[in-house]
Amino acid sequence: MSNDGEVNHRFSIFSFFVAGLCVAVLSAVLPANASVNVTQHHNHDSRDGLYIDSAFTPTNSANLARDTNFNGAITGNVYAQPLYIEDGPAGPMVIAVTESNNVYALDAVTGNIIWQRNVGTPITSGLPCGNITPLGITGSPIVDLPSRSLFLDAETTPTAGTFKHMIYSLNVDTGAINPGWPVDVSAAVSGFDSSVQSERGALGILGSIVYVPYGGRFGDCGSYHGRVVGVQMNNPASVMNWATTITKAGAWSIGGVANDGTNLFVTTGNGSVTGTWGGSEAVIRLQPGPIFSGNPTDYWVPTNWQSLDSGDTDLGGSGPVIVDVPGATPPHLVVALGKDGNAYLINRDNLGGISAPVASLHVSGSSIIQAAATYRTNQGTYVVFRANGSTLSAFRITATNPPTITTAWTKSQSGVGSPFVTSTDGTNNMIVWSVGTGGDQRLHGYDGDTGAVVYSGGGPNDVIGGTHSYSTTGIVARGRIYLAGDNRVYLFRVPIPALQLTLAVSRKTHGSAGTFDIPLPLSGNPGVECRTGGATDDYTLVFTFTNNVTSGNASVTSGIGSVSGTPIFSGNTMTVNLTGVANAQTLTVTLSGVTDEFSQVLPDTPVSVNMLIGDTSGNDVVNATDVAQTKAQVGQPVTTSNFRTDVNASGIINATDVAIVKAHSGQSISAPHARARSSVAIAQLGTSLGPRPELKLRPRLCWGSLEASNHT
Ligand SMILES: [Ca+2]
Ligand SMILES: [Ca+2]
Repeated sequence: MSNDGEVNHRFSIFSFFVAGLCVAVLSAVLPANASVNVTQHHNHDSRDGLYIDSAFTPTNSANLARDTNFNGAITGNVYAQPLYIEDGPAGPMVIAVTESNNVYALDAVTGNIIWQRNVGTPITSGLPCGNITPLGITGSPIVDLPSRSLFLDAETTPTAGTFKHMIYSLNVDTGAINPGWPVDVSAAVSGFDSSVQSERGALGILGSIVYVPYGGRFGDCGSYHGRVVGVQMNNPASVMNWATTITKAGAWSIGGVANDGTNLFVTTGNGSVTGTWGGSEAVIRLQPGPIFSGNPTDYWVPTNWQSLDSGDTDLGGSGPVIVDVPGATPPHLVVALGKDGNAYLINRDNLGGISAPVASLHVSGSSIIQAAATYRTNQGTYVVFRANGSTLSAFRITATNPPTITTAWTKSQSGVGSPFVTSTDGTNNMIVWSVGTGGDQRLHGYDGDTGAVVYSGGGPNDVIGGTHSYSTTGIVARGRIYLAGDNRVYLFRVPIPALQLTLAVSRKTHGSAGTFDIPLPLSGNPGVECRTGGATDDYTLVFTFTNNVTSGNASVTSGIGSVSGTPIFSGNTMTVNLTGVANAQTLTVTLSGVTDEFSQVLPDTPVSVNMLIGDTSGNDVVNATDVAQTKAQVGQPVTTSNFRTDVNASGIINATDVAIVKAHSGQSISAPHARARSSVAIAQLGTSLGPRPELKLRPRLCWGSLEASNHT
């Protein structure tokens, strides 16, 4: 376990059925209003690296561009994957950590710093070996959303020559250190030597415990072990440790600790060579704790493990990837990728001990070190991996008995980071992304089935700085890709339509006749709501936008009435319920902070409605014409062309409606609330019963076909 330079790699498991979390993620498209969060490395416990985002169509993806307005400036070199947390106190946040031991929450839209915290002096000298300087936070952190906690491991040097691994829990919303933290690992774990243990792999969470994987440093110095340390998230004094029985055999892959919802999985690298297997070159399954049973069902080791050990040919340069392949026997797999260039399929229901794998194939002429990704299309189940610094490669796992590995596509690229994948729905428009780390420093996108180029790196503004070979990988949220390089977080966006309000209506259900909407023009004279509001004068306004909307507020800013309850968001609509709405007035409701699925915010937008019960013609006056219109529809079915005459929204047009109109006859919209009206017209409003020629020029949106022939 050791090489940091370029020879290790990791395997991913994709779980559809065994792991409940994965089932949910892969089988359903997220509702538009669901929160999007990237809480951990490669997005899921399975480490699949899959992001479902409807904005990433092939056309949109081809037009990806860096958002140069995004600030993103941070201090320190970055090896860890950023995270994305949506419901922060100031909106969506990107979390980034650096080797300078700086932790940041950035505004996900502007890239400005929301909070930052330094968690100790990074190490710059004195270690027996290693290749990262300064050395601080390397492994990808993880967020526990229920407790709003961010967990990370920081290497610190409180005094010269003293080295520590400190596991922190921070309030993800504020950056405050949670009570009882950090955990000083060398104090909590017997035999743990912080000078020779590295923490390069991503943290994991299963149940109530956060898990931190450890290996050695570049150069394999000292008596480190492959370890997983588990800390109770709500009781940091409770620490458990699993370690390989032999020294070395580090758990160092950047994907770190995967889980299938029940158990943890890690891979290990080369151990100190002995005649008895002691944890090296293995896929290890751990029970929560972590606890290792020692049973062959809970580990898999290639039969040539001693040769791999002596050659520093780690199995564990790539972490385990949890993959389920429906129709295959066995269907529940762990995929491992070795520095020997082999891909291995392991039966997750019985790992098998030191034995032949379910299947294997030599898939790279180079040492594989990275974090793979996995996805399923209508063409099959894929694993895509960084084969080396200039090759991205994908293979398929066949749905057969037993499953086999077949090569799918291979692309040459100038620099290759660990891949990640987008899909518009979990199955279609699968696009594999990889950064040209150490090469062209550009983001590249490929068709998941064919490898055809979807995005070839963009223009002059689209270069990424400070990448780190296999460590650099991106995340996806809300039509955006975030990448973290040294001293900067980068944002790329697909073309996103601006958030605009396109339609406002006043909606009522007319008994069994159905729901009918009165349009409320967004400019010019307000639409007229002519229907009654029931015992408490209730109305409902529905607003439609260009994009799906997720949050926002509404309030009455003019007129008498109030918003009841909180707005309801569904797809691209926002529904606002009103109560206590007075008649014969202009009511203005102002929308504020309405936010779409891409985190775009609508400027404050007022929408007005003229409330005038009985004004079936919609000309701001109730008079004989309205009475006549209503009488003419008595007994007729309620339709889109006459629903205004069902003024009590009963679903029936009858004498009751006529009586209501008559009772309101003579009322009009009063002057102070009427908009865009001449003084002459205002003077006429209170008493006008006859034709008002100047009003004929105004568009009448409510009455439909009757309007033209029966205008007041
Ligand atoms: Ca009228
Ligand atoms: Ca009626």
